[in-house]
Amino acid sequence: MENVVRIAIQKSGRLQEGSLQLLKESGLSISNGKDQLKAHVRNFPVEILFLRDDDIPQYVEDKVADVGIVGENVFIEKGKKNTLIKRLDFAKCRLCLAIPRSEAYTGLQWFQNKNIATSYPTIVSQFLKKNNIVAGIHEISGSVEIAPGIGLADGICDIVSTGSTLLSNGLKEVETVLYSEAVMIATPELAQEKQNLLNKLLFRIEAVQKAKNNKYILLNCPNDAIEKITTVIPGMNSPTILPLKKEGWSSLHSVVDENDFWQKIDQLKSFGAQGILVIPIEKMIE
Ligand code: PRT
Ligand code: ZN
Repeated sequence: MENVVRIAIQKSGRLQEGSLQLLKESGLSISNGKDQLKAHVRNFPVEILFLRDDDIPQYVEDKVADVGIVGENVFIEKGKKNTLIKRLDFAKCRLCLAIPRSEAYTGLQWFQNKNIATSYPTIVSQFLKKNNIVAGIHEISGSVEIAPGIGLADGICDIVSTGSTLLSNGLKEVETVLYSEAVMIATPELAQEKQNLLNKLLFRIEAVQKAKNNKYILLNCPNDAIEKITTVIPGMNSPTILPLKKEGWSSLHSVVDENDFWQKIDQLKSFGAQGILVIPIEKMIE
């Protein structure tokens, strides 16, 4: 087989934009072709296949595609012989059990001998079994949230993101069955040459992910604050210090984690930092 990695992504839907964006940020120049089944990449030996998300695990297992990007919920539900090789940090959601708002929820026992509508019968039955609950599972492929209202089921198990779909259908979330995000999956045995190409791509994806979680920070500070400031923002190795024209002052450059950013800014200010600039990073390689 020729030396190209075939990546299956969703043809249209909630995963498509994030998947394409990730590949583009990793430097792949993707010829348009959203409407086609395949897109070519000019500057990397990769071919992109556009498929329905539900079909991707099967195509990957059958080696029609080498890797795929799907929701973790679909990866687990389909139970194919694929491996999860990378969490991708987008399309975050949770698979939840929900019941009519008017019901008093008494804990998982509530579901004993009830009927649950869901598009995820495998995950739900495993969850119920683990918790010693016996319930009927009614598989439906869409609009699961209307099932209790039309008398098709007592409760549902569906993907929740903001919760507004549940709310507008008179339901309340009572249990989280699974947290999910977009993941990259692969066939377990890739030919060595393909694996090498995939490793190069994964390296790029990691650089993009790290960059997203970090910011470049520049500030001015009195020289006697440099030590204290360095303990707060040590950077990738050690900060860069450049003398300012103003006697006794320096410009300090470093990186800061997006998550504890605001807390650190307060500390830096209290140490005498001024003129703080925070700039996005495009790629980050340690
Ligand atoms: O056509 P195709 O089969 O490819 O797409 P699809 O319709 O099966 O999937 P799609 O595009 O809806 O979702 C793809 C993946 O996105 C899912 O498998 C999840 O991993 C992830 N994801 C993230 C979501 C949501 N957020 C989400 N909110 N998938 C579905 N929803 C739906 C949910 O089913 C419910 O109807 O949105 C509604 C709930 O949203 P809130 O914000 O009202 O809570
Ligand atoms: Zn689908």
